[in-house]
Amino acid sequence: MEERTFLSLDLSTQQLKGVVVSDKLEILNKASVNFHTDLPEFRTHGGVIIDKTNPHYITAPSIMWVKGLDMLLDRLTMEGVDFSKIASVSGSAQQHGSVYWVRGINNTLGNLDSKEFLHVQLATSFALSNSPVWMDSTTTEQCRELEKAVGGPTKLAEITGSRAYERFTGSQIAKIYHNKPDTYNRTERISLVSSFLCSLFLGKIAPIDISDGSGMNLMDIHTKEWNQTLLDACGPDLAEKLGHPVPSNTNLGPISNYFVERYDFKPDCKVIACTGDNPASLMGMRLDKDWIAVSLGTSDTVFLWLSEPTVVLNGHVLCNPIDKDAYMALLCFKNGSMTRERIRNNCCEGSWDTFNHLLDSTPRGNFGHIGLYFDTQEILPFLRGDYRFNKTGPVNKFTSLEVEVRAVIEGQFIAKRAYAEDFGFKFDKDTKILATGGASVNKSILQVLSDVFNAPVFVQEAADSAMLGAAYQAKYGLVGGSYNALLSSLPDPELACQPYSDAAEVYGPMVNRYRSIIKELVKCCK
Ligand code: ADP
Ligand code: XUL
Repeated sequence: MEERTFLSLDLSTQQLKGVVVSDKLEILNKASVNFHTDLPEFRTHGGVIIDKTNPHYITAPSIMWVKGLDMLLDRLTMEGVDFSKIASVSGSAQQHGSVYWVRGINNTLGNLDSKEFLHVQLATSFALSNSPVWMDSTTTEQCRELEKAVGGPTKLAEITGSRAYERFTGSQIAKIYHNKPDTYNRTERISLVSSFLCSLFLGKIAPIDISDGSGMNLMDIHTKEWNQTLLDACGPDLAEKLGHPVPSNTNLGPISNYFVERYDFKPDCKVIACTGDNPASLMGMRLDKDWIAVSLGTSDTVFLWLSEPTVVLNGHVLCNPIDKDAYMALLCFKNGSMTRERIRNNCCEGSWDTFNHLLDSTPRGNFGHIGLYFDTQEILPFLRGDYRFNKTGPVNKFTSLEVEVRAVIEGQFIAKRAYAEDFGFKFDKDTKILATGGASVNKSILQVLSDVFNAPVFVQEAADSAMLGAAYQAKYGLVGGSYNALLSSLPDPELACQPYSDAAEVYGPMVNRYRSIIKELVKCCK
């Protein structure tokens, strides 16, 4: 039998990446399109547009993502991909963002001309040209309304897995309905970024999967159905606009004819539901109970497998993309790589080598300095701006570049540990950390992670866990069976760093100090 392959795409904040894997799930081809540098005509910074008058208002042009897909498929072609061998396609995408399709969209998607680019044909298909993305935080008012509709934040967290968050899709949709009722009325369907990507491949609007769907503050994570009270609190006829949610590994049927004719996909190549990047990362990382995953990308996230849902006010419980009866815990920190890059640019002229040299040359604990850096409105804690402290209290500036470099990394990881403990994560001698995302290639950064958590850090051969997770989903959605058995031939994660023996002594007290600092700052900023 001819060897079959699988394609997956990851539509993240800064780029669109694609990978083709073999039947044994080995990487065969890869390509990527960077929105900022490859598509400069959309004038994004890091893939997003920050409004000039309101820095909390953050969007991305929906058509830029479509043009990115045209470009990526051409790049994969140049990489020598034989699309006729691909048995199924799936994908992952930044969570929470929403895409507003005009009426008649299924007709357009189902009748695309294979001689033309997608972006030319879909140029007028969006009722709202710029999609609100996960970095946006303009919907505080709508969040309070959503919580009120069901009896408060704890009740909302009980139903949907999270209290109301600005970036979650429900409050974003409510804002569009209230501020732009014409746009809302012109919208036939609303997709998440993941189901938008899936719709392009499917040639009709694809359903939202339950894992990404649980990042909307609209779905009951117990029944996996929309909660009507919450839908009504956001806008009229929302159930029809969203469609019915489906399990993440659902086989949605054959690929659209457009791809068969233009790229030579087989007509029976299947499209498997796409999901959010954090659920997809969980699939790519094969976690079991002693493991905590830390993803260091545009956003930093911490997540793990949960058998039962818990109710938390800081953090999220999402439906599990592998086992529809299980859950996953997620903590998201908005100021990840972009903030590390800012400090690298200010202190090290843009060089990671210099950054690492300075990081390695400072002691664990940074002589009692603590730095907190929030370029955009942070989620955990809800703060914006830079805050620096020496042993005795707040300071405007640190005395050296190396202190600043260590402060940004220690501050970010101490926050992760503090919020993970609040979520109920139990750290003990068996705890292991699996690191992924762009910054997980950096050993000096991983050493600080290992010390702050006092646990060994492991990495996988390929750091793109979301994209790989979606590639595994492409096969899993097609063949079914046991997920672990499907992945059994893949190599185990490699040990990257071990904590130093004084790590617990240094960072235990620092985590406590961090908690007191945050308590004061949040009080002052209210
Ligand atoms: P996304 O979340 O958008 O998918 P990635 O996980 O691909 O992003 O991570 C991209 C980020 O990785 C870049 O913004 C960059 O700062 C970071 N990165 C890449 N190489 C390094 C490195 N050597 N050290 C630290 N960070 C790095
Ligand atoms: C998760 C979150 C981010 C995005 C980034 O809640 O907002 O991790 O998924 O891609």
